[in-house]
Amino acid sequence: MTAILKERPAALGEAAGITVLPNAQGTMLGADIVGFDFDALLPEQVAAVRAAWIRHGVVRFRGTQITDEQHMRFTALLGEFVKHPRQLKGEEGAHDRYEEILIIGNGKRDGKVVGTMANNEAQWHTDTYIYDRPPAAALLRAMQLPSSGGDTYWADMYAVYQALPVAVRKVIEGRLIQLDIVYDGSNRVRVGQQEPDSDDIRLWAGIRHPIVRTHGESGRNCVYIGSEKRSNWIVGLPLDESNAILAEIMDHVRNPAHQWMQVWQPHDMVMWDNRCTMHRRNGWSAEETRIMHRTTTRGERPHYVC
Ligand SMILES: O=C(O)CCC(=O)C(=O)O
Ligand SMILES: [Fe+2]
Repeated sequence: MTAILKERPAALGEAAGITVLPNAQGTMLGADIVGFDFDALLPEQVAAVRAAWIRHGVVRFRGTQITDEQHMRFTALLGEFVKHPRQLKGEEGAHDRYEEILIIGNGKRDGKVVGTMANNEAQWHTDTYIYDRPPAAALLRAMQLPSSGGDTYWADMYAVYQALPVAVRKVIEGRLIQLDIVYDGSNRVRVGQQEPDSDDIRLWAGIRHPIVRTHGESGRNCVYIGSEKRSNWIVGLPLDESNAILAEIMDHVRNPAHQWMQVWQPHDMVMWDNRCTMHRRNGWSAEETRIMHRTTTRGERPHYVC
């Protein structure tokens, strides 16, 4: 028996002049925010967006037509910026003016690649788990879109936690997961890392985070596994048991009942909570260009409160 949250989210109504519309896909994840004023950035509106984001895990603003400066100003009201290694000056995801913005996509300027991740499909992950304090908010804005492909999916990691049998929860609660920090999501050796000289993933460079984490704002428990890589290990468990539990968790992540899917429209901006969701995206034709601008804010150090 699973105990998936069945409650259909109610609209928060007209809080502070904005409307929060729950998604039509029937999960807790994903709500549209209508009427948010990116020029005024009124504290009451920002607080209402924040409340919707904590509640729904992912919120979407359609037709934003905002500038990079507005994107950054809004982000700065949500927290301190986190910079992914690939957005630093000279890296492929660097913005030409602002180090606060990561460029994701397969753009080209003067024959040089602009944007990270190219047009590849991305596996399920949460962002930048390689840091002690991974991001809380990620705000991804569509700048240029292909005619098809490049859809993004999020999974609700509270629901995944609820869906796990009690016996599995008992095994993982209070345990750490060692996340591979050698390879990135495209299987390239990360900046500053080296190829491991052993096949035993337990010996690879990794970062340890609690596998069940208590969200710093909602106080609810969710599953935190960084990525779906086979090179992650639940610390202290025999490898086969660790792999079996991670596979079971991934089955729940892949279950559409726990997901929300975004087909991008021009000027969409999606803001997700990287502490309690995972995401993935489809690839698209290399003949077409898709460019997204992303900002992220620092989250708390992952912790577990039993
Ligand atoms: O391109 C996308 O839709 C998502 C890319 C991604 O993983 C991210 O922005 O963190
Ligand atoms: Fe990501």
